[in-house]
Amino acid sequence: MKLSAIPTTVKTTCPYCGVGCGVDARVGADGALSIAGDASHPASQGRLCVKGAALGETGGLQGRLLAPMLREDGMLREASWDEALDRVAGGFARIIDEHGPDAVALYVSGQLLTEDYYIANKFMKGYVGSANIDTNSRLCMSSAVAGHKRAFGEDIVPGCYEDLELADLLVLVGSNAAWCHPTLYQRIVRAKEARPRMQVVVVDPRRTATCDIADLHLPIKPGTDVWLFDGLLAHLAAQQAGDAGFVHAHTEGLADALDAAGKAGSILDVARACRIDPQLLQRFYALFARTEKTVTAFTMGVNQSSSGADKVNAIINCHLFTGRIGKPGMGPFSLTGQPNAMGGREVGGLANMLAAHMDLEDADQRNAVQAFWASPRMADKPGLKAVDLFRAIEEGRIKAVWIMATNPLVSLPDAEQARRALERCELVVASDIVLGTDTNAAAHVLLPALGWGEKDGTVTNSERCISRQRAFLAAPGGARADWDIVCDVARRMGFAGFDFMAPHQIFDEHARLSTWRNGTNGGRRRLFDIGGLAGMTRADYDALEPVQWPVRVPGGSTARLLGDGRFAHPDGKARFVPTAPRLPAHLPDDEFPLVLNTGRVRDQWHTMTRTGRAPRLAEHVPEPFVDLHPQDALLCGVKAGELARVTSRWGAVVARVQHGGGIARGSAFMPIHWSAQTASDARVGTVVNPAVDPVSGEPEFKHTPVRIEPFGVAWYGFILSRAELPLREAAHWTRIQGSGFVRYELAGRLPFAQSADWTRALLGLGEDDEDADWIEVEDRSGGVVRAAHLVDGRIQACLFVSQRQDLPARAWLASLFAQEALTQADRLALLSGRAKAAAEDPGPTVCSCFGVGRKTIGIAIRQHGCRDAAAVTACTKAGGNCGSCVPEIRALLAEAAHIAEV
Ligand SMILES: Nc1nc2c(c(=O)[nH]1)N[C@H]1C(S)=C(S)[C@@H](COP(=O)(O)OP(=O)(O)OC[C@H]3O[C@@H](n4cnc5c(=O)[nH]c(N)nc54)[C@H](O)[C@@H]3O)O[C@H]1N2
Ligand SMILES: Nc1nc2c(c(=O)[nH]1)N[C@H]1C(S)=C(S)[C@@H](COP(=O)(O)OP(=O)(O)OC[C@H]3O[C@@H](n4cnc5c(=O)[nH]c(N)nc54)[C@H](O)[C@@H]3O)O[C@H]1N2
Ligand code: SF4
Ligand SMILES: [Mo]
Repeated sequence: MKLSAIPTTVKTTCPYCGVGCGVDARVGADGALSIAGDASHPASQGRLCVKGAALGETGGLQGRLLAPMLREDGMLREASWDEALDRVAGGFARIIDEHGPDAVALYVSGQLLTEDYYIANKFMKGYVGSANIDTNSRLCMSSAVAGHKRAFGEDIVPGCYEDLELADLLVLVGSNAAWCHPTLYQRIVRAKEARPRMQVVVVDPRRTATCDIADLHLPIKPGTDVWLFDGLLAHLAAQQAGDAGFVHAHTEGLADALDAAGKAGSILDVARACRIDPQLLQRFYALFARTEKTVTAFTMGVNQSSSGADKVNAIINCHLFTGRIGKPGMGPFSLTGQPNAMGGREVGGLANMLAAHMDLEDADQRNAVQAFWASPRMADKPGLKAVDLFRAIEEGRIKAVWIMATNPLVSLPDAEQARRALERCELVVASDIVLGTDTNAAAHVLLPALGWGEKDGTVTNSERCISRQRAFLAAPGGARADWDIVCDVARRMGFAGFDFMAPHQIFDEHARLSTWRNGTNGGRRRLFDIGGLAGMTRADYDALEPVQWPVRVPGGSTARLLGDGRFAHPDGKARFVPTAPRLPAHLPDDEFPLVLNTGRVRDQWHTMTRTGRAPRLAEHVPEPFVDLHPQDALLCGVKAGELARVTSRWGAVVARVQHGGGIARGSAFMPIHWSAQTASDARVGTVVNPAVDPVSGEPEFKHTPVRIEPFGVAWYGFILSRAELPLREAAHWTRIQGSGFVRYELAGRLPFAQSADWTRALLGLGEDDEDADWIEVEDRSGGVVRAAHLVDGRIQACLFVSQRQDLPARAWLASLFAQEALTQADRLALLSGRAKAAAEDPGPTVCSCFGVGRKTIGIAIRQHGCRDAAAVTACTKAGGNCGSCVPEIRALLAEAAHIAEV
């Protein structure tokens, strides 16, 4: 790929998680891109996790969507921007004309920049006149938003990252920060090292990598967090451990909340409901009661639940009761997932919000926004939330949808429903940066968007810090910025108010709207106020340093909010919210006896359209898995290393069985990252139930009753191939990107002895392909086939198939693809399926930064006598860069110590 050679280093922000790390991106004169942490960025202080560090490897143009495309008679063809945008504008206009504004919808994303998001929201709510714009943040942050609004009167995150370092007690609830917010987790690790009396409690049904620093792990029964925090509130009240003065002066509703909390019962009742050892529970309650500086940070284990909003409020209730909010080292802290989850909320990108933290259901505020926009219309009722929106599409009530920067056919619950919906929809438009996604495959119009490094704008991280994403690459092909595409469609629909030339102009309008009638004319005083950033020129905007809102005056920045006890409800008081505990929407039964929990792995980002391109990120978890307790596996008749089918009332997937995820009996865990592009049948969303929280509309992604059973196959195999393969012979396949090859893991139903040219067919080789470079060992009776295809001595593909679980290690085979020609020894090794020397097989990757495998670390521990993680790092480099693998290294050390003791 040719990059525009801007010779300086550009400061920008990582496009992945909500930590919002600063990145120094440098394009060398040769076009090579190098990525480093930005030491001056307050969120990350120079650190990057392995996903951020690998950004330079995910930018290539292969697979990019570079021109608009139209699907006609089932075939995609390139189109001009004019033709494509006329199709979108014309289609939307016609449907609005015939069926009204609520017959169209936008489904957008927390991965849009604030400027894109602002425009999309303005377009729908102010010009189309419908609030049918929802976002994948519905699947992510909407329970936190609802909880904040109920308690504080506004969607406010009171604290900042420093609070997690200053806390004497940090409670992480439903958060695997070690893998999902790695650099923030590293800050916590360092804070705890510096101040060992700091206590960390992790509340998670799984013993995750995050538990590595936990003084106490509460392996809570999935879905029961409200019991835990109701019990805590009751305990704090019984111990008179609250701040009565704060409660009296600054809150309302304690009596009702205590009433509801009482429904959780005694400590023993709570322990039983949450399936937590009563002594551990008591330890946690006592710790919370006596530790003033307490932060409770929470993520998807809390939000993604049919009682998600109540989980959030049950947590906040405990902080209100103790007056621990918005002060250094204290407060509830919602960690955001996507890079701009917060920015999307600021511009009102959810179907039940307006812009600038104004309320859609408040006529004065609606009028205020309409007056500011001078817009012809204004949505006057909340639009449909994501799950309902896709139902409405399937039912034909919504006839056109424009999907931007999200992949709902993978990420929505009941993902087959989402597919049916798009199949029935008259007009499906998708804006993306890559061509091959499950959602694009169902779209009629594809619009190529600029991606990270190519686009300019702002994002807001979990601690309200607004940072610039800056362009340092030329726009590839015909790709255009998302805001620019929406503005063009709006203009084609005859809407004024979209004549922006550059993102700083949009940001300026957004900043001015935040001060518009804010606290004046009897208007509610909104804490979201970035008036101090209004009026920036392009140069000011380009030079903008990270800043935490509110920014009321130029140069201002606000680390903490609400510490003064003044909340955003009209009376200035916070609300306790009664949260009577209730069970998840769907409970296990005889037919579906296990609860499926879904989430993330360390090195992949969502549907892998970007991280899936970096070989360095592929090896840590190379294929989809289902992790469950060994005894449950036994009951289900499945074995570690073999394939299993996971079935719910909604769908089924296939994945490799594994143990070791620290899961209690009764549940299973699967990663969310695989799609129809990367596996034959591992799109986990098809299994997930579509129940949502009644307040927030957030889906219950972490609790679906399933059945797990063997996926019987006749053989297992894998292929490493320079070329992509069709794989028609396999009953199951998954793929990852290696360095110079694609790696397929396969399994088949038909015994392979039945077809003669079977091996060659699997590798996509026809009859007339050159035979000379074909090496093969077959032992069909022994159930083994090994084959390799070479051209001019260079390996093109190799295939290993076996009826047993005895396939050779992939890592040393992968190294053959870097060689210009294979030696005789290599050929022999290929045929025997064994590395030339044991040391050549590093084992499964632990450290992705330096490519260090489990076996290499094992040798460091056993043969070189490494006793702690630092020694392993000194010996192997593993853990020496981003540190995300340190919990895994420590687990290997503990395992070795345990074996040594036995
Ligand atoms: N590597 C990586 N990092 C990411 C992302 C990614 O795709 N990959 N995505 C980003 C995004 S958008 C998000 S939203 C965040 C998500 O960040 P996290 O929320 O930390 O990640 P998850 O793996 O979704 O789930 C967190 C934990 O919730 C636990 N859990 C499940 N059920 C319950 C329950 O009932 N109670 C409690 N207390 N815990 C429960 C799960 O076992 C899991 O370990 O990560 C962000 N960071
Ligand atoms: N089972 C289960 N499902 C889940 C979750 C779970 O825990 N369990 N978590 C949910 C959560 S928290 C989230 S956030 C979602 C995430 O789910 P999605 O948003 O569906 O996942 P992504 O792969 O991040 O999709 C982003 C898409 O935008 C494209 N893209 C990247 N940059 C740009 C850009 O600049 N412009 C445009 N137009 N496109 C771009 C990418 O190529 C990709 O196709 O998944 C949700 N689904
Ligand atoms: S922690 Fe990793 S993924 Fe998150 S912003 Fe930082 S570098 Fe990016
Ligand atoms: Mo998310």
